[in-house]
Amino acid sequence: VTTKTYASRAASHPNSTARRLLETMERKKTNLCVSVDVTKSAEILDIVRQVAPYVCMVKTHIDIVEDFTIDLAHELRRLADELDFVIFEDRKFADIGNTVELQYSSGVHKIASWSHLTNAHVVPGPGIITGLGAAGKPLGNALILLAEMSSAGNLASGEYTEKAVQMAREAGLDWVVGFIAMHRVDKADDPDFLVITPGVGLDVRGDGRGQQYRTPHEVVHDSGCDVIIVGRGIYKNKDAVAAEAKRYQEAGWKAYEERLQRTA
Ligand code: UP6
Repeated sequence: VTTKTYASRAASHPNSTARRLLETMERKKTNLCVSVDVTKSAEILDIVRQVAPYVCMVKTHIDIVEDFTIDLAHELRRLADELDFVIFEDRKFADIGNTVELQYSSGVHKIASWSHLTNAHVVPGPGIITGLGAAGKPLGNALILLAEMSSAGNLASGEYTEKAVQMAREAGLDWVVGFIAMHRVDKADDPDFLVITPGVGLDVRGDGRGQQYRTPHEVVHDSGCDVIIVGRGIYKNKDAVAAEAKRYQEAGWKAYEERLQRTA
């Protein structure tokens, strides 16, 4: 899939959220997902409005929001349609199927009702995929699995990563559409999985707390990943949010175009 355009991949994708994401990427010429890891609703919405022209996706950690009400989720969903992006709640579910189904559909956050995409660890085994699917599949949502992580010393490597990919193959592309991973963990003859990659920064290589950053070029061109996730690199300077989003959008898109050329 690294030789194919986002547009051609969108055309044949069986999952409506993945299709929407790939179409948005092509239309807005961006593989940038901004991670809005701030704790006040107004600040989240402010950053989202500023970065919206440059992103295909907005990633949330809804459980860090101090003044959460469901209105925030509804407003994000409205903005997703108005400003043309996909919502990814980075919940990293990690329990048995019955519990994650409830965590995903219920509680105060009701994630399944407003987040197009979410993710899960594979530690519990395939029951986590079917549990989440019971709530998310009928809504046209999508799931990605954590096959690798960006943080130093993490345990998601080798056989663990391979088993995550195998679980995705068995689940079917109409629900599990890809991975959080640092490189192309899938094989050439696999279904059209998305590789979505955090740990991206242009200015620093780490955060002093285990995070490890690579550049958009390293991630998209060298490692063949599809979407770059950038958090603090974009919102840490409050006066440069839109400018930084534009900078990452341009770097990510250039790396994608160079990748297509290399393989043409
Ligand atoms: N994230 C990682 N690494 C992973 C998985 N997820 O950094 O392996 C998430 C973090 C954070 C974002 O939870 O929301 O991606 C990265 O933010 P940053 O760019 O500010 O480091």
